[in-house]
Amino acid sequence: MTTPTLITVAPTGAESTKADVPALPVTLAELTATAKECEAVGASVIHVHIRDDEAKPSLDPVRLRDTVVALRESCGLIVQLSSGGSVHDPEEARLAVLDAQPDMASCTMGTVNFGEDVFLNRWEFIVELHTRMRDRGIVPEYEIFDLGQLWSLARLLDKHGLPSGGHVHVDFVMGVPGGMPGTVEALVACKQALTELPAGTTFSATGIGRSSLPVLLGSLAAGGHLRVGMEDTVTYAKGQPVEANSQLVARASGFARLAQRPPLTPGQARELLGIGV
Ligand code: KMH
Ligand code: ZN
Repeated sequence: MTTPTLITVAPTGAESTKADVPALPVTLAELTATAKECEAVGASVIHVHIRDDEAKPSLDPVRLRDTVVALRESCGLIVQLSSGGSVHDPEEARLAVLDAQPDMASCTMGTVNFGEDVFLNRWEFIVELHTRMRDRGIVPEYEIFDLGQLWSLARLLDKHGLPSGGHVHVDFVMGVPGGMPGTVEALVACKQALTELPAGTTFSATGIGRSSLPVLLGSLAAGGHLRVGMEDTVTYAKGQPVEANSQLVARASGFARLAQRPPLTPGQARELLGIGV
């Protein structure tokens, strides 16, 4: 049986800059236009980081609310807000992201070195995020930067229960300097560790930078789902900046179709992820 492919677009992130990739969407108008274009070529989820007027990463609560509303008005994508923010964001601001009432939010399963920085995710913070999401009917995407974080997730679910909707979905974020590498071997190790998690757990994978394509192809072959976007990849090919997020989504959709695993619609993705149940 072939499983259709959930394609998440992560169009902006907190680390990429206009200098790296001039087409980075940083305003609300750019973000909503990007969302529509990506939905048209096969995305079903949008993982959102927002920027301020100077294009710096922001967790401003009013902007976050406005962003959720504007995305809902302009496209059918599932709106997933990042609770990871940037490595400089305090825990309270990251928890307050949930006040914008997105469909989904990310929940990173542990602390990881992040280039020269540290992406801090204390256990108590993770528990609070998971619990608040369940209380508010927000479906988590558990972000996995290293293999052991899957055992942390197993412990979280064992001690604190299943998320809203009852379905568990994880995203392997591979190739961050300080986390697991963006290799097929690491992907297979992560997939094998899913036996520790509830039956039916689904996964997507994204490779940072040059690991983007190997991780994409590996995930498709392994029955996983895909995440692409300028948050993770600023070049389409060597020396060629990404021109639009939809270019990356279109390429992912093309590979998914070739693999006989066509993209899921947002409605089908909602069913898969247990959103609105
Ligand atoms: N910007 C990274 C520090 C997430 O969105 O939840 C964290 C990140 C993960 O991007
Ligand atoms: Zn993110």
